[in-house]
Amino acid sequence: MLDAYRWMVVARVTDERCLSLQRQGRIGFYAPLAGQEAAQVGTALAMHAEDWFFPAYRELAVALVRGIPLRSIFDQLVGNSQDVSKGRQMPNHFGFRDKNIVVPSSPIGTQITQAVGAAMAAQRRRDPIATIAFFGDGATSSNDFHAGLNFAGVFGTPTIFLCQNNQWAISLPREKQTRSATLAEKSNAYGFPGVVLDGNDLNAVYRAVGEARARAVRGEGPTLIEAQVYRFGPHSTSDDPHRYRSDAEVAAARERDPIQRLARELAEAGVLEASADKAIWETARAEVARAFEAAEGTPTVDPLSLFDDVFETRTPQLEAQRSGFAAGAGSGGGAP
Ligand SMILES: Cc1ncc(C[n+]2csc(CCOP(=O)(O)OP(=O)(O)O)c2C)c(N)n1
Ligand SMILES: [Mg+2]
Repeated sequence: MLDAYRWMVVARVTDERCLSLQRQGRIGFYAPLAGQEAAQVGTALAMHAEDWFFPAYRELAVALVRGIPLRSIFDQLVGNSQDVSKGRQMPNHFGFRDKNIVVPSSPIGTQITQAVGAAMAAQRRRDPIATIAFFGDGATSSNDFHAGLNFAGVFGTPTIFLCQNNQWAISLPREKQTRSATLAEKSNAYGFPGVVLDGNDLNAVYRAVGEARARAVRGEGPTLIEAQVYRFGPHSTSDDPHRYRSDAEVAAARERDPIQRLARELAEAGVLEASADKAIWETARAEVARAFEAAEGTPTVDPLSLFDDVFETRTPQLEAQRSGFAAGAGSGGGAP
């Protein structure tokens, strides 16, 4: 639980830093996860290394727990020459092949059908693994949610559908998203279990995901889990939440902060002294600062690399575009 707490703190510190870096123009875009740390860390800890992850675009803490160094996250946010996606993917849309983390697809819900397809492949290969799709309350209204859950139910795929219901889909509140009483109950229509839980409760998340994973690997099929949380920050750095929700609502949700809750539980259990807690936050701030500094100090991607990786041998048209681009970029103009 102390390890989980440390991850949650690192995620929170990274989140706060990224929001301010974007405002300073040092990164282009960021989607914060503050308020969703217990749901993400509890889930990631309950999964196994060989499982496949299909995130949305807010799963920073999941990536950290899977072993992605902070440095790699920042390399992607900056889009430098160390970025595994070579600066070609939207910031914050990171994927890591060696950790079975698939690159997010921005169209809402599309990762859900991908996770089901990968689970069907695992079934046929008799791989004893599970796949997990992360998505929000808004994504439960997408086509892919229904297609994905139906396939999963029919074929009994080893898939976990982890819905982080953070109460908002940008400016659309949960009450206007669906007439269903809960999002989890939508699994009834597809013939498999749905679970609603308090996503601020690390242990509840860890247990539910662990059980869902065990069921999946035993061949008992999928589970839909609705982790009820709250998005403390803006939807993304492009959003102004003051236009659609009150400060009082946010303040009330912050009373249930998952990090404060776990800190209290650990203190009551006698395993987190105030001084140790302070050290955890300070260490996290230092690690985050160091990692970002290293990423920012790394040379940018060579713009000409844009023309690589599509054809083994560049077509004459592509070659001409590349030369034109190189000439334009050299004279300081003409870049698209
Ligand atoms: C198909 C599609 N429609 C609309 C959008 C624009 N969009 C981006 S995020 C988002 C809200 C998603 O809300 P939710 O599923 O609750 O996830 P959250 O952002 O709250 O984590 C929308 C509508 C999109 N990316 N794709
Ligand atoms: Mg949402």
